[in-house]
Amino acid sequence: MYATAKTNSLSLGLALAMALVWPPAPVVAAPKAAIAAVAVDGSEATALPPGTRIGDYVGEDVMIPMRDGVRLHAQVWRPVDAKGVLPILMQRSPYGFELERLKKSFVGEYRELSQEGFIFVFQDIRGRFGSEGEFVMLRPMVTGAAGIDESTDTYDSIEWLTKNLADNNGKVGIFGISYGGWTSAMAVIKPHPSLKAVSVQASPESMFIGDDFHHNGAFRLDYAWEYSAALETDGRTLKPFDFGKDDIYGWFLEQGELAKLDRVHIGRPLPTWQNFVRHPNYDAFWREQETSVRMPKTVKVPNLIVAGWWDQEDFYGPLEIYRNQEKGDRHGRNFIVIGPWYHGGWARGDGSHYGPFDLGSPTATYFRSDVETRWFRHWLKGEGKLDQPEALVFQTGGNSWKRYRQWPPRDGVAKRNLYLHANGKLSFERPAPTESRPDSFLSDPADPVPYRERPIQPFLAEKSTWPEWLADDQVPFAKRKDVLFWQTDPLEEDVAIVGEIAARLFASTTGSDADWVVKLIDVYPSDETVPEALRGRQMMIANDVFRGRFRKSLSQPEAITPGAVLDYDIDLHAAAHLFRKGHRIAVQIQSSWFPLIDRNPQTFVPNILEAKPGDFTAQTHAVYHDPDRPSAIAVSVETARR
Ligand code: PG9
Repeated sequence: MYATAKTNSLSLGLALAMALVWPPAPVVAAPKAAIAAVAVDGSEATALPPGTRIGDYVGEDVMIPMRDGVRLHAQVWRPVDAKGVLPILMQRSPYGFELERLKKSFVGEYRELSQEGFIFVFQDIRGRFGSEGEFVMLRPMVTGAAGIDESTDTYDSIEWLTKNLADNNGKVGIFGISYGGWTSAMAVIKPHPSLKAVSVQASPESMFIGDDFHHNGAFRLDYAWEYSAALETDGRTLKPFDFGKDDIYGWFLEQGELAKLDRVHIGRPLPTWQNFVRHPNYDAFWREQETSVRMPKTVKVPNLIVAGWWDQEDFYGPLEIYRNQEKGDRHGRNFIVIGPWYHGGWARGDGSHYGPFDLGSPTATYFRSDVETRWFRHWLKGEGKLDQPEALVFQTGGNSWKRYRQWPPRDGVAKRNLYLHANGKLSFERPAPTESRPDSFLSDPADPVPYRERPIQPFLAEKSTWPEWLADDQVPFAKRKDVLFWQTDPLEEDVAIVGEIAARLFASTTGSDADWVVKLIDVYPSDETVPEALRGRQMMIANDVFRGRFRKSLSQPEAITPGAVLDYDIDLHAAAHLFRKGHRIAVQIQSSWFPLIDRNPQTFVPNILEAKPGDFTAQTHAVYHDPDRPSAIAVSVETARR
């Protein structure tokens, strides 16, 4: 029933690859020649020795020429006993495809696909590991004289692969998670005619609005720092930053002006970090980077978009990419799967648990065998009926897969508000006039609310539990004075919500800027109706942060008038969750989440990354819940049991 915390770290690609440290790869002479040796930590490594095998697959290195003369390294793995021609299944990543890691992937992430029989191609993107050229984070669309981007690199690679790989059937599929999901999305921009299907999995959409680096303009401090440092400190490496401390909460709290963090600790500016400093608001830099802004308006290449309900990195991305692509899906080629997973969790293990929560079935194995493998078998081999609903969605709490004709579903649901009340009550009834006193708390930047219980490990720590932090029990936070808490009475019957969730807050601050963090929670009963480990537990179902200065515009922040009661609309994204009879629904509101999110100085400064220690001031924040200012969480409740 109760699963122990996983010891995996970070997202799939990056986590597994981060142990490697690769200096720039020497240039290799000819296409199709094996890649020259590259060194790991100064030691001799590692083009694949001829005939290298993983199970029934044999691998070789190739160097593929791009239109500007730069060559990209890839590994080609084909089944030893393949008869006839096979399709090519490709991944493009900045994290490297190291052999020991691939061996694990062939019995994990690629097990079901490899049993089906594809030619796998694993490619290092420009400037990473064995590939020539320069790495640029989320490379902009065709720029510079060379006229290249990730889309043209994919096109050129497919052109070369279909012409040069023996016994390929001329059909190519691309899939990948996170950065690899993003490169899969880039593949459809000007798709090569041989590209027949993609699966864009956990791709970021907007690094300012909802994915890895910011949420609603609030800066994802620890992730942004560790990620930039890992990718940009030593050229082509993935070396975790050494905090020299077990508790990064304390480390970040001691830092001065964040803008200078790279110079102070790494000795030089990091390109990505300096972009954060230069672009504190939602400007053209962020807008032009957005994934679905780049993707074609009409969906041509069938796309199986995959998201995890508890994706700690890119949850906004896949939902938003699906929503945007759906507008131009005239031929029914845009699909979504949302499962009970952390970032990339569908590619790890059997997916029968998330943190301590038993999911009732092996959800990841099911996805890989019955969804993903069927998808590529259908499009690349022309075999098997595609029995793919528009939206395949796992209902958490109820532990079952649901098939919807549209996402979010509009049939069989009713929009309802969960209102905040006096005395910590939460209910579907509007507040009464007697409830006019707001709830308030002192928000002190010297003592921000930790996002998980301390000590907080680096997310790239060797045994990091970061992938499952959203499963953390929220009880300890509800006990803090600077976290407001409301809950319903125990539910008299099951309440199933499905689709979008949004908070409408009426709130004030004595300062001139403030963050608002809202969490929607399932509170387990404290009795023997639930397993001991879950008794009284508070499980987060939806959450997000909103930076007050962006209330009117993400592009033009404004100071908040001290004392003014203002309304805030906060997107809490979506859920498909069954709150069971006897459980309670709860809401927590706080104004810091450290160091997941950087601290708001609470006095308006033009650029928070340049705020000086003296700019940070303690302020009193208040949340209102009276008939004129009814703060609430809007959910869609299922009216008919499916
Ligand atoms: N979430 C990671 C990422 C994707 C794209 C850009 C930056 C970070 C990842 O897991 O790859």
